[in-house]
Amino acid sequence: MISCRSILFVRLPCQPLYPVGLTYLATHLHKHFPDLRQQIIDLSLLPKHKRRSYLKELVEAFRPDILAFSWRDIQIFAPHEGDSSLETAFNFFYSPNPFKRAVSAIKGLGLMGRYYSNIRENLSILRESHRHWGKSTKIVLGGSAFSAFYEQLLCDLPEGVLGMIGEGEEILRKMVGGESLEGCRVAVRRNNKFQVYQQFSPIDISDLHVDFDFLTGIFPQISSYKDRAIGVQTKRGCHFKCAFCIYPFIEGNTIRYRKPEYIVDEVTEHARRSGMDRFWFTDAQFIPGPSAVHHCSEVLERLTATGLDIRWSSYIRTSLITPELSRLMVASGLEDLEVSITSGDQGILNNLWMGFNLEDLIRGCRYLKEAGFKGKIILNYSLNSPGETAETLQKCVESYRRIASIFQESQVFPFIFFIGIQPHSEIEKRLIREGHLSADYNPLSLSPFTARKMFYNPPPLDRVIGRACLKAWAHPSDNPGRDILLNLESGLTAKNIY
Ligand code: B12
Repeated sequence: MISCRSILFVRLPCQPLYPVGLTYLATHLHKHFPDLRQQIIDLSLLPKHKRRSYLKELVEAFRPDILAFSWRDIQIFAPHEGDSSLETAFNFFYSPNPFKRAVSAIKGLGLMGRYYSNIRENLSILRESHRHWGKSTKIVLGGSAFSAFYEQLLCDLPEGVLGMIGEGEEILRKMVGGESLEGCRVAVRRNNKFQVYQQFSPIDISDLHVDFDFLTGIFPQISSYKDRAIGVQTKRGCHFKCAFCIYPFIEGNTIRYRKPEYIVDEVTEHARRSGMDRFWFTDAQFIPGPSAVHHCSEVLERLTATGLDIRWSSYIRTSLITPELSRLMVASGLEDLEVSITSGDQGILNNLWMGFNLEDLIRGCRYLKEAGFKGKIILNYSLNSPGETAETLQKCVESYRRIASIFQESQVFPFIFFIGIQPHSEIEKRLIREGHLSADYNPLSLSPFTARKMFYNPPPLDRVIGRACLKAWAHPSDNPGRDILLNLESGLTAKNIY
């Protein structure tokens, strides 16, 4: 039985990025309901002033039974790739120069404006849609940003909007088929109270196979993402319990694999039809454990066998790379690699429940070098994590040096992050217990006071780190993260670091 005949997927505006999740949802529904009319539209690709009128025309022409909105990003700032948010914040908090502090206060207001205007725009698209079409159309909202912040977002939305947390295939299949949504991860607000059903039943994705003839028909913008890597998921779920991470909350903690041939078909179709040559395997971790190595190897062997000239990347724990896998990674086109090393101290890593051994991670880097890897290694550090001391910071610098000595120094780029506190993470619970955050804090607030708490960089080390950053940014170079670490080292050895 089918109770809905049409569904329109709308990606709410944020940075343009191939909406891989929506393509999988549409694929899943098409498999179960081949006659269901579907369309996907990414509002990010339209100029801001045209988004609402375009959506209005589309909804009125398409007349969907379900209007399915997807919200991917809220926390849009990242302290790298030309993003000045961290520099602005640090100048505001730590610069000894009052003029710089004043300038960064003004810049900070601009950044806050951008952040809030993105949230406001998306909320108002949802409210307007509910007002215009809410009587005849079911309005649903999902996506990773919504999953992370559903309590806060639902508070600002009309009660009729049905929120869907985490993976959406099963829940939409039930909705289209007119089945009860009991047991699904839904969140609604009724009479100003929340009802949230968190029961998680991970779906099998082994047979997820994208039919590109169908997809191109319902998604006319499909070839518009040429300048960015195209997302392809090879597995879903994450069983690590890293204290700051919410990937298991979003994707579930059981790992499910797609058939390697379907993954490689997807890459091939993107490359053949639209000339895409850069891909990102969007898994929470590409190698989540030793038992995943076989699957990873098969995907990469098949990818190499296509002979396609492509580049790919993913979040990869080098601690789990074997010599054979590293050869396959390089042969199949591994581009730059982001490694979440987090800290150079094993005690800090254990305290954050990271579940890997630093020595294994460094050994994996050696395997990559031996396999001839020539790309960039981006080392993501979260400085000043709970338990950090001058000694553990020094170990971060040492870990960078060890990895830089394996490769060419010009290949290794430390990126300096801090732990961002997110709802549903273990660290959030800990910091509420310890009184660092109040239990009713608003994770979406971005005032200088809240940002300072949610962006974990507590005293006494905050200042020495802040100044190391400011010193590095005052002399722009091609590797600011390295400069920060080296400045930090000299700051730490100075007599009075606090
Ligand atoms: C891979 C990844 C990246 C890659 C993306 C590569 C690429 N080309 O796609 C890279 C490293 C580039 C990246 C960058 C960023 N990312 Co990112 N990323 C992820 C990650 C790990 C997976 C996303 C993904 O594609 N998953 C696979 C697809 C299939 O899933 P999906 O799109 O989420 O869709 C599923 C569900 O969400 C749901 N769904 C989606 N829409 C809808 C709609 C309805 C109606 C329903 C019912 C269900 C539903 O069903 C889908 C299928 O099951 C997530 C964390 C996570 N585990 O989800 C973070 C995540 C999405 N990223 C996040 C952020 C913030 C960013 C950045 C903005 C970071 C920054 N500050 O620079 C950038 C900007 C990206 C951009 N827009 O340009 C946040 C977003 C939420 C937030 N906190 O704001 C996440 C959740 C991480 C986090 N810890 O919070 N990212």
